[in-house]
Amino acid sequence: MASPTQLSLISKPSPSPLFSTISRTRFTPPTAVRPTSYRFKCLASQTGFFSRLGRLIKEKAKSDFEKLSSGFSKTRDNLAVIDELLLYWNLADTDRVLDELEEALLVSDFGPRITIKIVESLREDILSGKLKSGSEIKDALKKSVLDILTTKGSKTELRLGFRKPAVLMIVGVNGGGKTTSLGKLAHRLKNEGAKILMAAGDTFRAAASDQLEIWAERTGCEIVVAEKENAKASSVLSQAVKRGKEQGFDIVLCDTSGRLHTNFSLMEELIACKKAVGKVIPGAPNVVGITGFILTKLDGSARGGCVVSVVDELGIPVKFVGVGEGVEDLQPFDAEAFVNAIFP
Ligand SMILES: Nc1nc2c(ncn2[C@@H]2O[C@H](COP(=O)(O)OP(=O)(O)OP(=O)(O)O)[C@@H](O)[C@H]2O)c(=O)[nH]1
Ligand SMILES: [Mg+2]
Repeated sequence: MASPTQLSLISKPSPSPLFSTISRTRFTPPTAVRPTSYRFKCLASQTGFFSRLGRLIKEKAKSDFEKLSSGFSKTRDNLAVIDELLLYWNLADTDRVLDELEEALLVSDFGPRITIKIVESLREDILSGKLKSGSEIKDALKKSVLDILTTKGSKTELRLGFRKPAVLMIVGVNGGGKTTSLGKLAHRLKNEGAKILMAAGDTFRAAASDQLEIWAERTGCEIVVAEKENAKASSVLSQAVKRGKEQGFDIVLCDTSGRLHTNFSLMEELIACKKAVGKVIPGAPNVVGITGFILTKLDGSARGGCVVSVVDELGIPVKFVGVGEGVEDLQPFDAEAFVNAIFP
């Protein structure tokens, strides 16, 4: 997800008639915040709504196969050599074929650990006579990739918990695609009937909230932004969550500044944000980035194997993959569809 910041979305939008209709809350400092005696009640029906939402999105993943497939086209091209190798495979050729297969997996960023694991298990099954043809080897290869993804990262559907509003904080390194993914996610969730509030929690960079406002405009979602420069991210987020709670929003999507885990003060800020949100809704946020990953920019990459190494190394599921810059270009991740997309 790390790549140089390229803020094409920051460029000022041309005035849009839609813009004025979007309700935008300017965050005023804490003194002006209306005291609230609102007491949040967790309704059983809310649990149903959120799990239905997660399920719907997951089901869509299967029907969006074309999109996922085109997002992984470069990785598929990289791996196409495997089909050629296996087409003329014979037992005497095993070492050479497995060496080339290993190289193809490494080039596609499966990572050395996974690659060796897959190749050695294929070797064992070939030498023991369990796999007797090229097509059996290919099926075994697909199965081992699928097994890694389903055992270590099975919870690919979005889990929104049972508190309303569900609070999602999108965290990650600079320029990784957080704001864009948030916008795309808002679009998807809104289309499924959820009432979405965006929170411009990136107070570090002046233009960051403008960028999120463009996404709010594009997706027809409401947004809370900081009124003043140098506002604390935690204050903006807690204000947004308060508003989300009071006005019956289903989901608050919180943008955050890009940060490296080595930057102490920015990591502290993240903890402060989490605490501030937790004060408004105990247990919130449901954090994407810890409970799940969004892997972005896979469209331009031939290294889609990183999906497998990330899941294997970290044991955290990939929830979505970013396959372009457009509003529709966030695909729910489905392990089986992914395996079929890269090994057709
Ligand atoms: N091709 C492609 N580009 C993407 C994708 N996701 C984001 N981008 C582009 O990557 C650039 C950076 O995206 P942002 O969403 O601003 O990234 P960010 O993590 O919010 O950046 P900071 O807030 O500066 O840390 C933008 O030009 C996006 O259009 C993707 O899935 N595919
Ligand atoms: Mg951003």
